[in-house]
Amino acid sequence: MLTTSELQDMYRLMALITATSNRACAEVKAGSLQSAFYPVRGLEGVCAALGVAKQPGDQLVSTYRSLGDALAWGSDLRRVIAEIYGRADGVCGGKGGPMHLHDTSVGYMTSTGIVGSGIPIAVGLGIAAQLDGPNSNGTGRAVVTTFGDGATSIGAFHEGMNMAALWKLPVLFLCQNNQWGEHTPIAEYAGSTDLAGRAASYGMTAVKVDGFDPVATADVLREALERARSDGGPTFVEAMTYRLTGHSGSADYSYMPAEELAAALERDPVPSFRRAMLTSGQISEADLDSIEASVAATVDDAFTFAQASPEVEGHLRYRDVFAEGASLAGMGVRA
Ligand SMILES: Cc1ncc(C[n+]2csc(CCOP(=O)(O)OP(=O)(O)O)c2C)c(N)n1
Repeated sequence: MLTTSELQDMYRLMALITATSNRACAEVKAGSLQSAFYPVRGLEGVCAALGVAKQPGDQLVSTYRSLGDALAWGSDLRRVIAEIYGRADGVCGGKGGPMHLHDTSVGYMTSTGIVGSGIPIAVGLGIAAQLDGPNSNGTGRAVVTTFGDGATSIGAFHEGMNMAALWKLPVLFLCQNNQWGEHTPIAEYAGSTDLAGRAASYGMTAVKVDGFDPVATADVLREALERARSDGGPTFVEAMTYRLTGHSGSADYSYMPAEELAAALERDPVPSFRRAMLTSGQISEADLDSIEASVAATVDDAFTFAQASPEVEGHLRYRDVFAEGASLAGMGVRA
């Protein structure tokens, strides 16, 4: 059962993700953000659920569509946006960009642009967590890896799932099923669209949940993470959503069936959650309005900060890229 304060935090996070994703797409379209930004519209409820379910010490491996995951995991918005701009104040010093965000200060271990490749990395982190065992409070740490539906047709997914199930690793495999892999709907690239069914066949708990319902998703994620932390093994969660935009920040989406998209927009996570909160009386209209106003100001501030952040200069571009002590001149690089 979520408290009122947790529900408010979830609403704030969802509104922040929507507003930031929309602003980044607008900047890409205007040409002022020259970056491969992947919108996260449709995933807000899943990310907010992750935000309330995680605990300090848990670790995350995400993908190129990572804005919502990064904010759910506690990364600073200003520094995330600076990273998307490739600027010096970014969480990775401007060298990760939008597709390779990470922020180890909060346990956000890495993201990758290669579909499915985060899965074996999370399995490795799961082995490390299992070897480390419980902390002084008697709880282990959980590892979460997020990925799209398309990743479940990649070889690394199957290898990772098998190993995690066999060794009962503390990993939550969170499939953000937005029903599209770039321009191809799931039914046209997968022999079985029952992704939770595929996962169950490896011998792990597999759950399908309505990812447009943040409260139901939070319940499922909390249970999965508790299972992981208490040495109960991995869980696969298939959060059913829909991609409410084109594939990337500037992409056309005319190939998406208009009626299908319109039906999904009826369930757009932020307005739907707002309606649900008002109907149940759990958050007042004044509180929801004040959250939205503060979100708009926070997003403006973060983009202003990022745009004013310096470019990554000269030799700093190579720091953390080559091993310390390697000779840049020897590699033909001018510092
Ligand atoms: C191994 C690999 N193959 C192909 C691509 C090109 N590619 C980039 S995004 C994408 C779609 C992946 O769809 P999904 O996993 O469902 O994630 P979504 O983009 O929908 O979040 C593809 C095929 C890639 N990055 N990596």
